[in-house]
Amino acid sequence: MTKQPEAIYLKDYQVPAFLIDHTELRFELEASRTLVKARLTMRCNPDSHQKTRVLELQGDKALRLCRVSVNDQVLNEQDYKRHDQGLEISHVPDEFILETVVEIDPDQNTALEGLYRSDGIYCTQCEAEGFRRITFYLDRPDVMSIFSTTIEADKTAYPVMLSNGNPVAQGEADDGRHWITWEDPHPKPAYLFALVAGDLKRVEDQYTTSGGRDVALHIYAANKDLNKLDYAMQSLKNAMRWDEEVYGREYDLDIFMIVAVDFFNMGAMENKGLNVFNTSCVLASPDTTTDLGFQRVEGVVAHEYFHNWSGNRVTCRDWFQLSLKEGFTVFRDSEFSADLNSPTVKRVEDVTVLRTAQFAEDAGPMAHPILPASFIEIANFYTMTIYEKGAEVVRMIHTLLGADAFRQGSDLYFSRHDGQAVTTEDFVKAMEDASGRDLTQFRNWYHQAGTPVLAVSDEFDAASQTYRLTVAQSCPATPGQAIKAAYHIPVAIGLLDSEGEDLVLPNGKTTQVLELHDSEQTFEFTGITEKPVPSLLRGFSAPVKLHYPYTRDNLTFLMSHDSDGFNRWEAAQKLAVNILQALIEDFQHGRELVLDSQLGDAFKVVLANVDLDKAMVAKVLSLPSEAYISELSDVIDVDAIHTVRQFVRQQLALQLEAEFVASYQACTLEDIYSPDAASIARRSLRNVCLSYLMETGKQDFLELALKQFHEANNMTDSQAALYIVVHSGYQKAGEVILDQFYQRWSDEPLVVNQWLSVQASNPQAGVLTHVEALMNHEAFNMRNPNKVRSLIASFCAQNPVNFHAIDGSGYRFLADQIIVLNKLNPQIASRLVTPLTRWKRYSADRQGLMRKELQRITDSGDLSRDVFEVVSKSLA
Ligand code: B3K
Ligand code: ZN
Repeated sequence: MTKQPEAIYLKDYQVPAFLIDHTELRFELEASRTLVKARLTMRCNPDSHQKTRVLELQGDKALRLCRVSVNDQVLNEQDYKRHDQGLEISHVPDEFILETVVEIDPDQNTALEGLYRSDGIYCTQCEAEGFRRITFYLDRPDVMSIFSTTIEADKTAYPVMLSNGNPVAQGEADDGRHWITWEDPHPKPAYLFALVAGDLKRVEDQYTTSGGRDVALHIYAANKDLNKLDYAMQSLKNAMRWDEEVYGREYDLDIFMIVAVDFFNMGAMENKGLNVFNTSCVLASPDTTTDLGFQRVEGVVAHEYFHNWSGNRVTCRDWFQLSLKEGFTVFRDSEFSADLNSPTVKRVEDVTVLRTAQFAEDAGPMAHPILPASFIEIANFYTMTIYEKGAEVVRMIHTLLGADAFRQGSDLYFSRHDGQAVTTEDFVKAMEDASGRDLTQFRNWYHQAGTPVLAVSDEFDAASQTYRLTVAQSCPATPGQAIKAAYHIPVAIGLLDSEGEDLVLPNGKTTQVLELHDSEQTFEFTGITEKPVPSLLRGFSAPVKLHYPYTRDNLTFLMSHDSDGFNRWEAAQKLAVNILQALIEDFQHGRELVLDSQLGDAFKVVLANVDLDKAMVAKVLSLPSEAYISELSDVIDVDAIHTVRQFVRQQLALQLEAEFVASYQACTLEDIYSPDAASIARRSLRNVCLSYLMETGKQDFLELALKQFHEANNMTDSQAALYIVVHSGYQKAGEVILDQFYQRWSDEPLVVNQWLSVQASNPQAGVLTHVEALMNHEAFNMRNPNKVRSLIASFCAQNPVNFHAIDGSGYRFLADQIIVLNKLNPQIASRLVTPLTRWKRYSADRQGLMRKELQRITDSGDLSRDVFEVVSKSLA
């Protein structure tokens, strides 16, 4: 039996015993037999206590070692040890040149980590530990080196050959081959290395930094996609300007390149000077891309660009520090998107994702602090917690310090640590040093997992004109952490009088940040003449669950009066949740479902208010998702949640039919598509109205949806119509337009992905059989992560009623796919396990079925570290 993978611990961190000053690489690219020659200028690390002179290099077991030499002396097999994880060379001198030649097979690399070739394009993915699949190396982020990379390949098949930095030489070679050398002057860890070679075309632009550096901007894609790169280019330039203005950060090379590839495990990768992107995060055109897609392109292009400072110039000491770069960079990109579009809409979107997916993760078997103490496979820790909760933690520092002190803190962090590999502690320390604030207790956010719960109560004493808010905090146990210390939590609040006006608070403003330190704390407000309605956690100032006994009347009052846009939406959500939960209980007790008119009345007011941002109206009208209601449930009753939510949607549709029709018509369409915030808002409100109207079951509205499908001049509207018709159960009409859609777009893989996902997420009965059939469709390819996500992940994560079918068929289907993918692409396989990890949240019958499938995955044998970690932790 193979050895079980073991965990590694943050507490065991040691500085590297050796350093690599220069890394010279030479790639001779050839199908199934690529040679990688590495020449490393190495020396002992003066800061290391380990003086054994044993050099341990990481290297995947698939590397075929052809030659190794130290200072030109070729080593014999007795001079080194080759084992599964690398190479051990004893007795190396203080300073030396290590040369290796290895052979790898990029065509067989279906894990898409290291160097792989897909669709005729060679490309790399090295974060976190992919470089060791390319050559033997000190593959850890605190070893930073200057890279020079030569690539040689066939000239016709690979006219474009790229790597980090600047091209410094190129020439012709024998047999129709050519070569090029790239040099990157900035020392970097191996995870930021990149190589791309293929028949790619590019669009070009130019950017002059505020300091006067002219930067060439190149975005590469397949020839047919060249017309879909303008939006990414504009987003890149916007991001470059924004980072100068908001963070004082300029770009530091003469060239910045982005390459779009179709086979990619995640969204994109911030390799120095050469970002590699999943096509889904860079290609955008009105015909083929939805508004959501445009926003994603803008956000991801900015995110990867921002990493140039938060990640590349200042990098992570070790992978436990991942949130140092990811949390901070997500915070940066979300502020960027907020600035360029609508801050309230962006906040609502971010919080929605956080509260459904991250809160669920925090309550599950994989819960971990944003600074984890251990892991088995780092690839499993690119999580909602590291990214989104990490961003919330940075946001709280921003809230506590204020924008100016935060900027001084980030300036200090960047200047103090430029060119270094550092820790989250270094980040917090810089914030403390620049602001003079004590963040000692705040650090608990880095070390403790779980979502804190705030229970808020209040009292009003008319005689002394005093209003008291009492906040009690607690945090549930998570794996390995039974007891939690109190957090330092910024709670932004406002108080509304009976007219809906904000009271002036002790800070002289209408919003004040209360700082919670104790497990229970009371905040007193004097000079208050009537009991106010509190507006709590404005802007969602902390990633917590907050409970306050709002009445439904309080919530409708806040919906129309709260001056905080986020909390107006939040009041609507709370009202809807309150109503849905009561109906779920009725359903479970076999009582007749009756929706009182309160929610509809509140929605009517919102729909009638022409001054409101239409995007916010659309958000308010959208009921909390089944996933969010699930997250709020003690025991998730999939069928009750689905039935009740559908019932409420239908009742609202009947009650507000006229208003939905009026709003649909009022949201007029432009002749020319534009992805600006106002146009996106109109389209999203229109499509929310249409989706309600379909719930009435009236033929007229089916016709309206079909008309929209056929006449739409953009993908947002045609895809929305497709989704609405298919999901509303008009099977015949749905089949016809699904077919037309596929015929029209079969040459556009990203559109076909949406086509797969609309079908996979369809809640109508019997969809699993259809999904299974689609697995054999020409459009599906198990080796392409985008296809797997669109079909398998959409079914398992976006289709709760079918995935959780009580006969266990959904679970069985998923386990079958995981067992196959475990061999092909462990990272993708491991991500797919997520829905099964949540088994404890369901009723006993489903628990048993889900556990059985987790067990079956374990028993299938030969699990990758990725899948092993998630499955074993889930069963523990
Ligand atoms: N840093 C990369 C993620 C790499 C994931 C490796 N499994 C993209 C990003 O967060 O910007
Ligand atoms: Zn990132």
